[in-house]
Amino acid sequence: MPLRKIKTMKATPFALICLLTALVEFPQRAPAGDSAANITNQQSPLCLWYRQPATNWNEALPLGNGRLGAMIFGGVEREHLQLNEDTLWAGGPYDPVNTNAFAALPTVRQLVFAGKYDEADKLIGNQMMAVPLRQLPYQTLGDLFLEFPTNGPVSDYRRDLDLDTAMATVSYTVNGVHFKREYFSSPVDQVIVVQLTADQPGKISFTGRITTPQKASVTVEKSKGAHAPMGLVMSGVNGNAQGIPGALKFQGRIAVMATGGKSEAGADTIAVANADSVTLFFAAATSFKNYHDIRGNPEGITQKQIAAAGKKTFANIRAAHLAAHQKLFRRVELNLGETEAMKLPTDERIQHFAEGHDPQLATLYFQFARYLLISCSRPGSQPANLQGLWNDSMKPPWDSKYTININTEMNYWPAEPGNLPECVEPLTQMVLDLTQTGARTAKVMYGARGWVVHHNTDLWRATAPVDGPRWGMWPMGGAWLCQNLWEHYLFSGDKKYLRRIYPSIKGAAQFFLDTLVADPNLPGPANLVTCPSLSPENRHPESKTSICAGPTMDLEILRDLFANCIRAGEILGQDQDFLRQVAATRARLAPLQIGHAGQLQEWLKDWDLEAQQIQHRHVSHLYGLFPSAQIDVNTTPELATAAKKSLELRGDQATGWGTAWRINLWARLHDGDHALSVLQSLLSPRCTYPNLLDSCPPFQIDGNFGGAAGIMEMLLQSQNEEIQLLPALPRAWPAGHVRGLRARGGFEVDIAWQDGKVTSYRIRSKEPREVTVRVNGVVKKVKAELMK
Ligand code: FUC
Repeated sequence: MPLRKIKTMKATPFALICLLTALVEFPQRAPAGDSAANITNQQSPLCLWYRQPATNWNEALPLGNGRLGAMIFGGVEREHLQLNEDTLWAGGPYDPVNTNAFAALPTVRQLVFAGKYDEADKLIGNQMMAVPLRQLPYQTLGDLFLEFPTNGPVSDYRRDLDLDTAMATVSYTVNGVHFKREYFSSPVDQVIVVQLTADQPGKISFTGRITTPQKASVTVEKSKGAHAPMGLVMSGVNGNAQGIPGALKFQGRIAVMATGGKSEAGADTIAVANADSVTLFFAAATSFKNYHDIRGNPEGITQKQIAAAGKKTFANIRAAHLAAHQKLFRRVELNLGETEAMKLPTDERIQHFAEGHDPQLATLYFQFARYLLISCSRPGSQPANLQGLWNDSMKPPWDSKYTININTEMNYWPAEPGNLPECVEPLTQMVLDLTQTGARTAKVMYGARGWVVHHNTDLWRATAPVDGPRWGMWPMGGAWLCQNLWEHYLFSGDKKYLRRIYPSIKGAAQFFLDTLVADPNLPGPANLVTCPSLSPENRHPESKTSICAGPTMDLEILRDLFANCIRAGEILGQDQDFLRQVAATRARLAPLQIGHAGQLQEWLKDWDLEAQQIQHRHVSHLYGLFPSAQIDVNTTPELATAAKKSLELRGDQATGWGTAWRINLWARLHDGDHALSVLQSLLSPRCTYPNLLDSCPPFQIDGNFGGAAGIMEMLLQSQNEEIQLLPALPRAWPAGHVRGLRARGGFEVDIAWQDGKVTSYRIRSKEPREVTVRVNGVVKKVKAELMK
C-alpha cells in the first residue's frame, strides 16, 4: 500500500495556501486492495488496530458517549463489554466538613510559622480533616458477555477502533463464514449499539448475559409480539462507602433484535440461534440528578431510550452518531509525516515509537486524546475523572475520582487548543456545584467568605481536605479549576460564559482575601501567604510532612486567580471596590524566588536540593510556566531560565501525567527536541498500555490528555497576546501540517511547514481582527481571515 508523502514546496505566501493544503491532505481511507488484511493496516490512519482479541482490560478498546462507556475485548468465542455509567458512584449526598477545624486553625498557623511542621501536621490530622477521611469511589456498572459457538479455526482476525467514526469493529472468518461486529456509544440516542453480521445467512448464534459486582438482580424481558425485542434488565442499588449509605438506584437494559433465526429467553440469559443479523441496544441510568438530588427514575429513562432506539433503523442511528461525533472530531487535522511503521498494529508501534521512525503514532496519540475527551465529557455528562469514564472496578485506583491538584485540570488541557470547547461544559458545571458545596467548607472550616475545595472531589462535590494532611491540606483546588474556566473564556471571548463563571472566580478570590496571612518570617510588605498549605504532595526537608506556608504554586495560582478576577470584573463592569481590594492583595503576595542552584524555588525557603525527592513526579512550582504563562521565555527570561533549571533537576522520568506535564513545559521553553524525547518516554510501554491509554501506572487518563496538549504546545502557542507558530518543533518532524487548532483570543489556526520552517499559515477569527504572530523568528501583525 503506497503511503502518500508530503510534497516539498518552496515557501510562497497566501496564494498557495489552498493548493498546499490540498497537497498535504492525507486520504481518509487508504486504497483497498492489499490482500494481507491481517498483516497491515488497510483502514483509516486514525485507527487503533490489533491482530488478536484483548487478553486484559489494558488491551480493550474504549467507547463512550460522554455518559455511557464500554470497553470492547473482541474475543471470538466470548465477547466481553465492560460497562460504565458516569453517575454510578458509591454512597449518596453527604457533607464531610469537620466542625473542629476553625478552632484549630490559629494554632496550626502558629506551628507552621514556628517551623514545627510535624506538630502542625498532627493537629491538622486530628482536627481539620474531612469526616469521613476519604471520598467515595466511582464504580463499574457491570459486564455484558456474548458467547458464540465457534467450531473451527479462526482466520483474518482484526479488532479496531476508528477514531474518525468512534466505532469499534471485530471481524474474523470461521469455516468460510466472515463475521463482523460493530460497536458504538451514541451521544444522540444515548444507547450503546452492537451489530452482528455475517456474509452468509443464518450464521449468527450466541447466548447473552449481564453480570455485575453491584447489588443487583437480572431479569429477562420476553418479546411481546413477533418483531418486538427481547431483553435483559439489570436493576440495582449502589453500595455504601466510608460509612455513607448507598442511595442511588440504577438500571441497565439490553434489547436484542434478530433478523431471521430463533430467539429464546433463559432464566437470566437470552439466546439467539441461526440469525442473519442481530442488533443489540444497551441503555443505563441511575437516579442521580445532581449532587443533592437523587430522585431520578432509571427505569423510566432506560425504557424510553430503548423504545426510541427500537423505532429507528441501525443505519439511522449510526448516521446520527457519526454526524454528532464528526462535528467535533473533524475540526482538527494533523500530519507530522507518515512512514511504513503505520502499517503495524498499534501495540507493536508503541514498542518502537522511541526509535523515531513513526511520527504518525504521535498524530494517532493526539487524535486519540481528542476522541477520548469527546467520548467521556459531553454537555450533560459528568467531567472526565481519573479514568475518564472507563473503570472496571468497585475499588479503583485513587477511587477514580477528581484529583484537582493536577489531574482533572490536565484532563482539560487539550480541550481549548484542540477545538473541543463543548467538552468543557461538564467541568464548568462541576465548578458551579463546588462553588456551592465549597462555600460551606469555607465558612465552617475557615470562617471565610467565598468557597474552597482541597485536593480532591467526587460525584457528591465534597470539598473538605481528605486522605491525610500531607496530601489533602491544600486549599487551592478550586482556584486552579477557575483557571481552566478562565482559559475557556480566553479561547472563545464568550462574554455570556464569563458572566456565568464570574461568581465562581469572585468567590474563590473572596476566600483568599479572607484567609491569606502575613508570614512573620518574610521581610517587607509582600508577605501574604496561604497557611496551612503544601506543594502538592512533595515532602520538604524540615519535616516528615509536606505542610508549609506559601508554596510557590499557591502564589502562582493566586496571581492568576486575582488577575483573572480583576479582568473579568472590569469586562463585566462589576464590583469596582472589591476589585481594588483584590489588586491590593495581589500586590502583597510573597514573590517568586530563585534559589542557590539557580532554580525556581518550590517553597519560600530554598529547600529544593535537600527535598527528599528532588525528582518528584509533581512539578507544581512550574505551574507558572505551564499551564500558566506568568513565566515566559520572551517576557520573563530570568524566571524562565530558573524554571528550566528546576525542570532539569526534576528529570524527565515521572508517572504518566508527570511525564506529560514535562512535555508541555519543555515546549514552553521552546526546546522541541527535548519535548519530543519526553513524548517518546510517554508513548512507550513504560507509560502507555497496548490500547494507547496512559499508565500512571496503573491506568489514569490524564497522561493521554496532557500528552496531546504537549504535542499542540510544540506546534502552536498563544499566551501573552502573541500567536507563535511552531515554537518548539522537533527536528524529527521537519514537514507537516495542522488544521483547526485554536488560539487564545478566539482564533483558529492552520500551519504547514517544510524543512522545519512555516511555509504557509491561516489565522481565522469570527470578527475582523489584527493579531500578533511570531513566525520563523519574525514578529508581525497580520489581519485574521473571517471565519465562515
Ligand atoms: C496525585 C498524584 C498521584 C496520582 C493521584 C491520582 O495524588 O500524586 O500520582 O496521580 O493523584
